[in-house]
Amino acid sequence: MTSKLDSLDQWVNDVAAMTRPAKIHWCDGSDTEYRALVQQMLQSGDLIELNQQTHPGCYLHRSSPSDVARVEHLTFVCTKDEADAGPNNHWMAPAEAHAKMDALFDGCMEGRTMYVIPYCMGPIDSPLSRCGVEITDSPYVVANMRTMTRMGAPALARIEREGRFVKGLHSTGELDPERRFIIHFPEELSIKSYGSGYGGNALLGKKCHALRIASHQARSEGWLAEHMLIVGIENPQGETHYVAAAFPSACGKTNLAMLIPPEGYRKEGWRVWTVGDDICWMRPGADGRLYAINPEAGFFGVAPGTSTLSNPNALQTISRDTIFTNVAVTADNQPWWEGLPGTPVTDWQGRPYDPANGPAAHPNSRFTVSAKQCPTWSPKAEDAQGVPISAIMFGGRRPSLLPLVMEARDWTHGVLMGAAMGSETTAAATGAVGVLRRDSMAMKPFCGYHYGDYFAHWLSLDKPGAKLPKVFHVNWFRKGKDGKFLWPGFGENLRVLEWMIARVEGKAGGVETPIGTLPAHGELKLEGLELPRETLAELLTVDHAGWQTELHAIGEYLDSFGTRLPANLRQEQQRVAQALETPRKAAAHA
Ligand code: SAT
Ligand code: MN
Repeated sequence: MTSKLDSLDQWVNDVAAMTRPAKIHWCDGSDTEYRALVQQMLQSGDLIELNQQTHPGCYLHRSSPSDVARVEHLTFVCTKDEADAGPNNHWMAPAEAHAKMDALFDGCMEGRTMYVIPYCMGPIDSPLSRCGVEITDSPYVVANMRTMTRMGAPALARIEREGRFVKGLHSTGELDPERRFIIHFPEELSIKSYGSGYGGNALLGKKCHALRIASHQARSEGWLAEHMLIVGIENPQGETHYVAAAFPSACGKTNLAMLIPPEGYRKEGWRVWTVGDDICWMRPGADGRLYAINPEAGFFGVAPGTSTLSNPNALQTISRDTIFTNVAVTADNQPWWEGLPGTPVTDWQGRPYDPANGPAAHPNSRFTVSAKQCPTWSPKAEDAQGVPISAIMFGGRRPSLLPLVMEARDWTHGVLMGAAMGSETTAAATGAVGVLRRDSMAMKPFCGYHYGDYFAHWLSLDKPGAKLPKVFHVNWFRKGKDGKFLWPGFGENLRVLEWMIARVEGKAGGVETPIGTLPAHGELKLEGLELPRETLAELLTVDHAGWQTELHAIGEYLDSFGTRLPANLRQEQQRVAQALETPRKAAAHA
């Protein structure tokens, strides 16, 4: 009898024949293995030891200066039919892509070790989890995958049982931006990535598997793979509601997932539980509700801006056993980035710090750390059944127009809100920063198939018996005329979450407006917060003329998906546009 592992062995042999490594190492995920890898990387210079008194078990990795973010223009989805990849993806014919990549992989591991990493995305015993195997020549990738996934022997055992796994092949190659490609074959459940060592391009379990390949798989299997954090909000009565929230990269998902309640809320007994900070897999349960797991086991968070003010939980999480990438260091060898006290002496490229060279830490510098170290890590995060989702939130960086919070009137309207999402670009991807672009459900860089089909899949969840979450849109990034943020954000965001939960529980009336339901006067709890009345009014204003222009732009954007755009989504856009034509009182908060 042939074992299910034969196909894995066969693939590993084929890859070795192509890449010709000096050695093959099957990763078991053990502490001994991790320690040996770290020693080896300290010797090779891939890792630099940080101050072990202040930061035990912490190391610094400096990447090649041209390899610091995802490269969307070099990322491809290769489906048999070009139309299936959609206008939201770059496409190449599968045969052409394989030939191109195999030419790059030919002999690329000569003299190096090839690591075989069996991993599981999600709790090892969860029916919602999925396995993969990444082959890489980068020990840095192995160390990161060990933190970010359930890697090693238990994953290999599950793969042996199931037989099905995602095949990911990665080599750092020459780190030449001209010879760099991140290629997905969703129909073959496989990934080929060459020429980058950066997280989103090289840790193939993350964006490549858990979003691009998984979204494709989820569509055919009736679930959702989303770019969302998952957070549990426990009220003073001890009841917990779980919320999933989609924001583009570097818009504060990690901060929201680890939110610390304002003092008044803490005294009353509110608690916040972190389930995930980046990716959420959800599927309908027997009771019709959506149940979610975080497929990851760690955080690959943005360092700059992480401070005692913005995210003390994250700071505590990364005080030990963390790999830092592209941060600066202080005179006593502690990791440093903009937003922390103290002064850097060496910048992210290892040069003596000189403000003339820009920020000391790269704006997309990162920390990799086990989720178990997070003080607010939810015990439910390891639950094989996942957590029931009460509300879904969409949000982006919108300096104007979008109110602090609004609720969709039903699922279809919620899907429209998600599809219409826009945000200013950030340093998480190469390219201009601060440009407004549509980023439906924050999945623009990650949806592994045609956005029109994706919207249709979202709409299809609304079927008899479904008890879907309420859908909200939030905007923490609204700016006043002086260019300053109107809303304080961070822990204060709990005030908005509390209102959302009150809506879920039917305890807040809200005010209906053409764009959705907004908090009625007095419904947002503002005790202990100095927020001028006018500022609140501005945060909750519905600017009819501005919204009419916005709805027009949304209509044009939806039309760009052609015949695959579900007709009822376009009708929903028209419904909202029409509602805006009807004159009514402009402000929810007069
Ligand atoms: O793509 S990464 O996972 O490296 C970071 C992000 O963009 O969310
Ligand atoms: Mn992300």
